[in-house]
Amino acid sequence: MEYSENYLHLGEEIDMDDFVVCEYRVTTDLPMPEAASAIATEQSTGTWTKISTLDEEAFAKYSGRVISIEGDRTSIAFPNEIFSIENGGVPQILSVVAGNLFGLEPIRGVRLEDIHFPRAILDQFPGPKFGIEGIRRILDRPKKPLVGTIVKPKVGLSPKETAKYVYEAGAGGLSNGKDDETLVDQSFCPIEDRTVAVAESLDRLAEEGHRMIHAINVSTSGHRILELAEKAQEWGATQLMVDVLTCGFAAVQALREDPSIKVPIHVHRTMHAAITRDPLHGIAMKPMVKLVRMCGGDGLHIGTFGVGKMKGLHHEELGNLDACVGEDLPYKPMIPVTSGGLHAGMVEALVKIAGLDIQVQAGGGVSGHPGGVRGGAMAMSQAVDAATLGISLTEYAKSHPELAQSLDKWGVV
Ligand code: CAP
Ligand code: MG
Repeated sequence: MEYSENYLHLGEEIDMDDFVVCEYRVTTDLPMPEAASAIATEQSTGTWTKISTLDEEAFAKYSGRVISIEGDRTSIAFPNEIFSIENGGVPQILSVVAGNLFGLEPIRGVRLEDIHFPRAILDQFPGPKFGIEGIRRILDRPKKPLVGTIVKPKVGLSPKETAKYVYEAGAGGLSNGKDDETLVDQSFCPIEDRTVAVAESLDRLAEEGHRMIHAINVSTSGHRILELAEKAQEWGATQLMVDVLTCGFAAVQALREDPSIKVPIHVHRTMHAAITRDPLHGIAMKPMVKLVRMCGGDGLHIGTFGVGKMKGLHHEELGNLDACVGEDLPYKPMIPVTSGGLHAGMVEALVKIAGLDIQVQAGGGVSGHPGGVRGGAMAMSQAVDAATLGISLTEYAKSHPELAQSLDKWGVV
């Protein structure tokens, strides 16, 4: 029987409980209704030509619906039934909402800017095990920003040197340390020796009354990551780090759902700019923040609000922040990690923008300090204290020489 395959449902009310609704920005020479329909078609029940195997009932049940078009923006609603969560998960979700559509010939650019999931799908994901409060509890840290470092150089330090760096950072007051994203298990710094040595530093700090955790990077091939994470934990890891885009969202979820993993998961986003940077094509960070939180990351890099070294879109980074902590997702809040070219002189500006529930993290801004790692750590901690107390950095620096040295070297932003 002939029926009309119309993917346009402009102005129609839909029940948000029954659909995953995606917001796209589209650049095309086609009229927008045609371009949006092409996306809905490709990503649900259609293809480039009409097919004999699609019947009216399947079309009505499973087709994507273009529910709004405003300028170059369109919202497309995909029925819950076309998602396969238990077997499929985020890889399957992405193949629908962020799949072939990026290559459609008549569409010059398309960017997935946001996703809204219905409760029925959200409830099938675990969310963070620890989140902000859980990490604060481990650190016994009141409501002020977590303050961390990335051991620098990225590569080249031995386990002993790494452990010394971590000790000095903790002695200077930092709450969080982490491996850099390119370090995993190279011969100059084997992961077992590094993890054991860092754990000794953390134990020593604890004996001296300071709690700190350090994320060991277990980013590796899919078939090895759980084993490596479990081993790292046995060797004394207090936190694990995973690169979500190179390892996959499923890697975050696998770590979260492994009952033997009992430490928080720090999620790095190396490679994200290949996907997020172009405002007209790719995937904005916000949908990926939501997916990481759904999968169970406890903390995630979200940018520096235009303050640090990495290119970012200020208004989008505020949206990322909201996706980390907002109550529209039924999970614990995930700690937003702000990192990339940061130093003490930026902390006040960051706290003004993002508040106290953030992790401020500096690599070069700690180890490039004239007073070495300890001096740099003290300067960062002092800056966090000043910002928490609402005292200006320049004022606080008058009685805090390490902060003053940092401001002399790098200024105040
Ligand atoms: C920062 C960093 C982080 C980036 C990631 C680096 O070092 O360790 O990986 O911040 O960026 O390797 O650049 P510095 P983002 O503090 O020395 O700059 O958080 O935007 O993903
Ligand atoms: Mg790094």
